[in-house]
Amino acid sequence: MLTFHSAATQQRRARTELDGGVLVTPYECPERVDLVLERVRRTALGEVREPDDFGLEPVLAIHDRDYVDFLAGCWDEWQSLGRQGEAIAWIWPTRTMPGDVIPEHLDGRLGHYALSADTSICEGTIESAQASKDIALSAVRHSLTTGEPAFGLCRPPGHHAATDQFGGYCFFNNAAIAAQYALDHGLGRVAVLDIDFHHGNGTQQIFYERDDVLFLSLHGDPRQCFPYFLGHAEETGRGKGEGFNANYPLPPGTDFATWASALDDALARIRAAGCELLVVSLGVDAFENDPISEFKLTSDDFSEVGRRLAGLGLPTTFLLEGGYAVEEIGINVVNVLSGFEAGTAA
Ligand code: OKP
Ligand code: ZN
Repeated sequence: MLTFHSAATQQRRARTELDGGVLVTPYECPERVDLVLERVRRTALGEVREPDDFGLEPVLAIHDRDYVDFLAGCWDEWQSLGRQGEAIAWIWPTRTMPGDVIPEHLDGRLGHYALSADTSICEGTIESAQASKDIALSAVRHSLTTGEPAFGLCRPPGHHAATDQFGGYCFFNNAAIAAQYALDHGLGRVAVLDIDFHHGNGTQQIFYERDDVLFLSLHGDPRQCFPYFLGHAEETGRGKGEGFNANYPLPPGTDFATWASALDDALARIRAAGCELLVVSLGVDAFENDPISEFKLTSDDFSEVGRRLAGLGLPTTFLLEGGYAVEEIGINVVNVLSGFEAGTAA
């Protein structure tokens, strides 16, 4: 399987994440890319290629222009205010102050465009986000033109990013951008299957009223887990999108047996919907030793996940999302990809 990778994904080296009331070194760190790449090479998964530059057009097919402009200018604006640390949102529109007027001051605009306070904007952030979407686009184009699977070693991740909001370590929604690219190049329906521990709220929001993207997510129940405010089983789509959104919220402590039966249900729905391409939001934070997540999948379980995905027989594009057990991230990601290849050969 081809891997798409760019060193530019490591330009973002954030120093601060608000975690339990203190600022810590972010879980979503550039070393994640090194370790996945090392494992791809060590297991001889296949060739590693640089992405092409697709420009902003495919980004603007998903995200609002003012949001993209905000992300592109935020770090320079922040510095011109003479701020010491990284740009972190700290006030939001709320139920009691809906905020219909977008503020002019950068602190207000940060609250408008952020959905959580865990994610700073720092030097290199927009550059890494651009590299990440180019990786996703290069990978999906490869799957489209050859029918072969591809792996996009995306960083930062994307599935929490909504049409005009960043957060949960995400800025551009790589999976949504890739799915839209496939639709814009002739496909009628695409499935986005999100197996990251956290609900893919951004991807859900982007496609919620559409029937050309079937979005399915297995995740920690939002009653207990980030992002807390979306991802319930009752959210099934709206308008012509009704029936094209499927959430599988699972309790903290869920093991592979329970998780895999939700996966099998999701795979049956993908089959029934007549999807022509599968985009996998491949987070491996469902791993038992993940420091910020609460499922119990083992490294061997990830191989079985790959085998089951191969059973669909669809052109498949894997895009990296989360996974914060840094020591094992390469093993877990490549186990999914190798399991997929084994399942395809079988
Ligand atoms: C991103 B992805 C406390 C944790 C806050 C929430 C998790 C973001 C996960 N500092 N971050 O879905 O793996
Ligand atoms: Zn996650």
